[in-house]
Amino acid sequence: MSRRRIIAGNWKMNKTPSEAVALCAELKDLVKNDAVDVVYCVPAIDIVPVVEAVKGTNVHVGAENFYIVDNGAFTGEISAPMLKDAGVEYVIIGHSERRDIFGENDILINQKVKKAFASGLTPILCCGESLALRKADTYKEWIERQITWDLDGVTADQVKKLVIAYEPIWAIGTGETATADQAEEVCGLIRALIAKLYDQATADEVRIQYGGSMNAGNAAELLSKPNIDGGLIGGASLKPDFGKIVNA
Ligand code: 3PY
Repeated sequence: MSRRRIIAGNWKMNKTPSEAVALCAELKDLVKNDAVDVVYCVPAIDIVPVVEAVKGTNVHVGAENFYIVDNGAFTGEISAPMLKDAGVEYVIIGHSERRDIFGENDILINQKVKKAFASGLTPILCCGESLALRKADTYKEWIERQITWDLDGVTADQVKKLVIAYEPIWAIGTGETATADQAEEVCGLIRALIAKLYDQATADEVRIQYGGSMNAGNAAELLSKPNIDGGLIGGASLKPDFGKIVNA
């Protein structure tokens, strides 16, 4: 089974609209690669200018968040139909920063996954353990529980289109990266869980990324692992280095 690689940048809360357009111009030639899906997941205010700036290139646009209701009295939120209409194709769901800082739990994350699919958006569903869970050696059970809850009621056909990002929290924004073997162990475990929850054909199609300080120096080794189909890239997605990761 050959899965198409997907390298997505998670810009987090960085880049004003004009800086975002300048970054798209800077990266345009560096991220050219027809064999890879390249995605920029950008702050809500950057979506419209970034969609415009990447027109005619190989870059797809993603959002970093949305709410599960189409419209109404939800001050400060943005809906899936708004994202779709603006030209967004992917959306990050359940990033550890949303879980930890904004208190999102697996019930909401599960609703978001279902709503994203129902709205024609592809979720990039994040999971990952804290340093305490890694040290206590309970990280495998934790990740299995997150994925099982987050995919409750999601169909096999949807999971075949899903992207899962394994992001150990201890490797996010710390400069620490999981070793390629540590990342492969968990990505393999996630694929085996999908086979158990659904079937082998679904597990063979779901794309699993590693995220957590992936950079130009470690991307090639991480991406050489059989269960790692791409990366969700933080800080390095804001630099020319992103092109090196796309082409690693
Ligand atoms: C990181 O690499 O810092 C990320 O959180 C990617 O999502």
